[in-house]
Amino acid sequence: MGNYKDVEDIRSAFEADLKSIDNIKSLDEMRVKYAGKKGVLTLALKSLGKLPADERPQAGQELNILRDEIERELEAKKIAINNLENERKELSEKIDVTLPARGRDCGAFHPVMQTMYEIAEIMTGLGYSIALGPEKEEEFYNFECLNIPAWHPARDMQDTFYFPDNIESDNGKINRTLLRTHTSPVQVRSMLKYGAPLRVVCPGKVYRRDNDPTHSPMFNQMEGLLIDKDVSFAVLKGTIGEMMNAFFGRNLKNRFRASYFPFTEPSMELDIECVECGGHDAHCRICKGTGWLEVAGMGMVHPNVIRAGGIDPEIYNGFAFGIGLDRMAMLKYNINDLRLLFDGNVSYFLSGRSNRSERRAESC
Ligand code: 2NM
Repeated sequence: MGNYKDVEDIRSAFEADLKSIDNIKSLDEMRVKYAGKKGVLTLALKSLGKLPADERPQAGQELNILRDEIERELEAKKIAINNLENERKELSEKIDVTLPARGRDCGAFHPVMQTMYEIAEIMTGLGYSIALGPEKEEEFYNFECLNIPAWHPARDMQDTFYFPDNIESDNGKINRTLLRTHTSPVQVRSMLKYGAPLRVVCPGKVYRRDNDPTHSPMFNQMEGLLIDKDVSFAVLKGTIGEMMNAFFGRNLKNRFRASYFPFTEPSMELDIECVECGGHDAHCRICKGTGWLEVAGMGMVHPNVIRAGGIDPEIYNGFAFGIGLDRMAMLKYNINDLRLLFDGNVSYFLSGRSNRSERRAESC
């Protein structure tokens, strides 16, 4: 095309420049260089006047054709560069679906809460309801109703956390407030609310002024209460024995020893065969060689307590029991130090050595 020498020079310079362009910024600079107001084409058009008159029309036409060409090619290059950049971007952002998945951290219940749910499940299976109550209690519900008189050692400042405030209780008396020392007050409240017959378990946190290697000032309890007509101690023995068997996943020997609690008469304590050694290791660190583990206190509910619950003890009787959930969790999950239950470091429980019943890794 064209004979006009400048036009050919401009065209070949443009083609050479264009080849080396690979991004939008350089392309824009090129557009300014060739098609801009002070660009090569504009200058060439302006310099047409210096040509002899007979060459001007031809040269002008060729320059106009070249300008159109250059504009088309710049536009085409722009599209090409955009496509290339999109492609590059796609490649760099591409998801590699063949990569292995990242591991997922998963949560678990605290062993004591796990234990609480397991026992609650067993008890609801036996027809018990679950009742909850306040952790800040009144002296009346925590002690008076439970046949624990004012002179009882458990009421000493030594054993109980008292609040500085006194409140007027439901019975119209001024009452001291405290952190409940057991969940029995929830059972009294249940008797007052639901009446007889009644089957409830009351799990929850309780507080005592203790702090040594085997006692924490806060621990977890589950107490059970059954009120009906002609309830026998045999029903209590069967209930609590089966509860222990269900919890540990096998039949365990047990024995009931006479004991004392102010709120039950008669009172007993339950020992089960040692879940660690079964009584076959004279040096067992769990049962200290006795072959037995103390796991629960219980008894037939004292008539005074039934009366305090608004139920006539001449018509109804019943039994109650209490178990320490922290100790149960330690026995089942093979936790040898109470402090581990209150420590935020969970690595011990993730080690896979903790389930005594099943002796297998507790993986999620
Ligand atoms: C125990 C031992 C014996 C008990 C008594 C009551 C209530 F409220 F019904 F009187 N609840 N729990 C009880 C009896 C608790 O814990 C070692």
